[in-house]
Formats: sequence, structure tokens, C-alpha cells
Amino acid sequence: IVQLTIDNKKVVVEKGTTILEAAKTIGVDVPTLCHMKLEDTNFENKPGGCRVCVVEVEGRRNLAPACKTECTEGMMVNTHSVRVVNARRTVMELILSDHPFDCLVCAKSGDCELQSLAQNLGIREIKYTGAKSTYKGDESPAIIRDMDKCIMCRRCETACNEVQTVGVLSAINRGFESVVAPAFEMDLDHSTCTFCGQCVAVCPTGALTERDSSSKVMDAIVNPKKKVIVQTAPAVRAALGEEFGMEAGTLVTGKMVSALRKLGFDYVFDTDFAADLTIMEEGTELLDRLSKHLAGDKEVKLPILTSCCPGWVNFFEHQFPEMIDIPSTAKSPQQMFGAIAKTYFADQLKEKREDVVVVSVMPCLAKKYECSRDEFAVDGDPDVNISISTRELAQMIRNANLNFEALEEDDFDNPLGESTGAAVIFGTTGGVIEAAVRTAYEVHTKKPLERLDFEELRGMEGIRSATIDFDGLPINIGIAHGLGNARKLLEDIKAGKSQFHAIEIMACPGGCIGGGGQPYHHGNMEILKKRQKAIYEEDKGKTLRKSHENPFIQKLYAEFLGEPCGHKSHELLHTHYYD
Ligand code: HC0
Ligand code: SF4
Repeated sequence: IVQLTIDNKKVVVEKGTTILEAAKTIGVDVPTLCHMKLEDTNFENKPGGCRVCVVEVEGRRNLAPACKTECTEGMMVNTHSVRVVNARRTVMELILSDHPFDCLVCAKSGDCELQSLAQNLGIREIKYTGAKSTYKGDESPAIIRDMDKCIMCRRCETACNEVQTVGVLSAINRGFESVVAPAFEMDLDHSTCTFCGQCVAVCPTGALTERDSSSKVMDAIVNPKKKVIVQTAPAVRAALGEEFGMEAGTLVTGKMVSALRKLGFDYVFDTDFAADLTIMEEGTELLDRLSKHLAGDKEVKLPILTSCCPGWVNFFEHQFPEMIDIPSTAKSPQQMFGAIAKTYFADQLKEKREDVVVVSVMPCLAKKYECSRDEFAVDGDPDVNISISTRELAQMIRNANLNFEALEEDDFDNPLGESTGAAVIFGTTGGVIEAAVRTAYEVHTKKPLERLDFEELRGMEGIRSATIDFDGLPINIGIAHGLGNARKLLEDIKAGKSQFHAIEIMACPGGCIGGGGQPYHHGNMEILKKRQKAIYEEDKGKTLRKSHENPFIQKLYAEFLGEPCGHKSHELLHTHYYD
């Protein structure tokens, strides 16, 4: 225990606590650009590089970086003396001297931590001018890197290397030439990047942003030859409101539907419908593999891994190519939706598939990449034409000057707009496997489930496990979110140590609610918990909460698909992976 004084307030903290952390416990906010701590995880980015968090410590000649300086007994700290503020201003002026001045048209404007700090410090001119460093651009299908805007905070490196263990980004070169980039400054597209977007989620400036596809969407909407269909992912409804100043965790499903209609989409559908479909396919595959395994078939591999997260698919294709036959072959709901929209629904509309444009609104940047994969197109026409993020949708709503909060609640169109509570929980870690359990249990045991809420599968711990009793048959379930956690479960499988029958993996911390395309949470995990709560609330409020009870799914099988994992399903709803 250490006792010290910060801004004339007594503070008692554990030994080893930094001044930054100690100040936080008494509500004193010390600004920083590089520091980032992801609560509930062990991850912290504290290179001590930006020097914005300097504070004055009595008796010391130099100002001290609060993120790197440990509290000592009797320490007297001042976080906002004139000397401190002047030093911060100088630091900011130096950072800005090597930063582009296109704030007005920057994608991050309004959400940029550098911009708001410059405002808070009242910087009105850039004193130091001269040559600026410039770097090669990189425009992958999902992420744009504009390294001229990089301030070397290294948060993206922590996200990519420590949280995700992908290891694509690192600082290269020295001095003025130094930049965070993939090896040999190759484009992300040519690296082992998974497009999870977690580097984008933590970037404080406009150095890392998504590729904006909203203008392509508007072009399709104004084209009279096209029928434009939109599908919205489960996690979008739990976060979109934040872009309009609403409290995190406010469910905006009805307002979102209303906004999409006003933007001019011909049909407003729900990815949740396809999430129910995914459960029918993936659940059947699980039960099939399980029964063969129990019958002693050594060829059948367990555990089965969920396959709906494209960041995760990229990860195992790159990093565990020897295990590509373990994940389920079911396509993701985004892609199942596209495949059904361009066959079953296009037929109902009597439209040619190329005249139907499918747009997806996703919390994710890897979804942009997923819909560009060759295997998800027919004769060059993609099943999902354009994927935009939650942030891009918010921008489109702002462009149209809609008053989002005041919009009336509206309902999705049918038939691809009806869904159950099982589908909406796909948006949070643990939700896909809980949805699968609800259906697989009833199909396997032929008995109705007595309770629908599987609390043992919920939560925010990075790796979780539970055993669910399928009427005498114990099913061991594993859950991981964040690719670093996924790696641990995969290493166990590789070493023959895994006891699981089924594992759910989501690339982003929190699952899709924490996706790289969601409103920026600036490392505040409380926001993710509120979004998670909202998702479970939506599930609770649904009349139907098991995928196999969705009447439109039942109709789809009766009229078009036949049976789950049947011939037509295999053709339209399943895929394969590449090593
Ligand atoms: Fe997800 Fe999905 S749940 S990946 O997180 O499975 O992006 O929200 O749309 O496809 O449904 C994202 C969210 C989806 C898909 C669904 C799955
Ligand atoms: Fe790394 Fe994910 Fe960013 Fe790619 S998108 S560089 S994998 S953090």
C-alpha cells in the first residue's frame, strides 16, 4: 500500500500502481494519446511515447509521464499546473507539426482523439513547420492505412500482436522514417491480416479507417434497374444509437429499420433471419458429427468449430492450415442471406440475380473482405454486393439529415426479416453456441427445453467452458473471443488435449458487439457490456427464441431447401476453406 497526494487529494493505492491509474481512482483524468488499457483483459499499451500525460511531481526536476511513473509513499503530484499545461501544449505542437491539416475532410473528424486534445489544449496555430514525413498508402478491401496520420502511439500493434496474436503490425525504420506497418511495408491484403479491424477500433487518429462503401450503396439505390435489399447484423442494433448520442446499450432496432426505409432501400431485411438458418445447418452438422463420433467413427473430427466470423476464418486459414477440416462448413449468416436473397427471393420478385443488389450493415470490417471472396459469387456476381459498417450507416443517416432519435419504430419486411431470440444473441460472445444448443437439444432429445437462458455460456471472460446435459449426454462446450484466446484453444486441439465437442470462436473481444466497424468505444469495455446486455434483452423480449421455431425458416425448407444439410443446402449454404 502506498499513500500519496494528487491535486491536493489523498490517494491510497497498491504498490506498483502508476500515477495515471491512481488519478483515475479519484476521478482525475490525465490526458494521453498512446496509453490504452482494456479493462477485464490483461492488455495495456503503455509505450510512454506520446508524453501528453506528463505531470509535476514535487521534488523532481523533470516532469514525469504519468503512465510510466509508479506512485511512491508521500508523493505530491500536480496534474494541471501551468508548467504541465505548457509542456502538454508543446508536445502537441510538435506532434501536429508532422501531421496533415485535413481535419475538415478526415474520416475520423469528430471522433479523433488528437483533434479533441488539440481543442482541449486550445492549440490555435502550428508553431513548428517544415518538411513532413510521408508514407506509402495501403487500401485493402476492408481497411485504409494513411500512415501520414500515424502518431506512433503503437496501440494498433498491441491490438494486432498481443490481443489478436496475428502479428502483422510493427514499427519499422527509424527517426523521421519510422512507421507502423506490415513487414516490408507490404499491403495488408498481402499479409496475414485477418481484417478483424481491432487496430482500427483502437487507433486514436485517422491513420486506420475502414474503406467507405456508402457511395456505392447510394449509386445502387438511385439506379432504377436495381432492387436494393439491405440486411442488418445482430450487433448493429445494440450500438448504432451511440452514433447519435444515445446511451450505450440502447436498442434501436425499430428506428434503424425506419432509417433504412427512408434512405431508399426497397426491402429491409434482417441478417438474424439467416442466423436462424445457420443454426439449422450448423446444429444439424454438429449432431451428425457427434452421433458418428459416438458410434466410433474415427474419421469424424471433433470439436466442431463455429465458422460464421470471417476474421476468425482468415485466422485459421493463415495460421492453422492443417486444421481447416475442423470448422463447420456452414457459411456465415451474411453469406447465407446473400445466397437465399439471390435465389429464393429473387425468384419471388421475378428479378434476375444481377439486378438484385444485396447490401449488408455489419459491425465488422472483415465482412467487407468476406463478401469479396470468389467462392461467394456466381459468374462474378457476388451474393452480397456491398458491406458497410455500423459507422458508415450512421454517416449515411447523417448525410440525409434524418433526426434519428425522433424516428418512429418500424418493422422488418418479410420473408427474410423474421427472426428469433436465438438469432439476435449471435451478436455477443457465447451467443452462437447458446443458439445452437437451444435447437440441437430439442432436435436430439425430442423434448422441449425447460430453460432457455444458458447463463453458464454467457459473460466476458476471454475463454469460457461449460458442460450441457443433453438428457444424459454431456456436451462439452468451449468459447473464445479475441484471436489470442482462440489460439490457445486451437493449440490444445492440435496437441490432442481438447475435451470439447463444440467451440464458438469470435475474432473480436466481446464478439460482434466489439467489432471493428462499431461506434468507437475508445477502449472502454463497459460500453461492450452494455451492448451485450441490450442483445440479451432483445432475445428475452421475443416471442420465439429457438431458431427451428421461426415460421419463415420452416417455410423456406418446405418450399425451397428441403432438409437441413440436404443437397440444396450444401450447394447454397455451405463452403470450404483454403490453406
Ligand atoms: Fe456478427 Fe454474424 S453475429 S458474424 O458477429 O454468425 O459481423 O452482429 O452479422 O454473418 O448473424 C458480425 C454480428 C453477424 C454473420 C450473424 C454470425
Ligand atoms: Fe491486425 Fe486485425 Fe488490424 Fe489486420 S485488422 S492488422 S489482423 S489488428
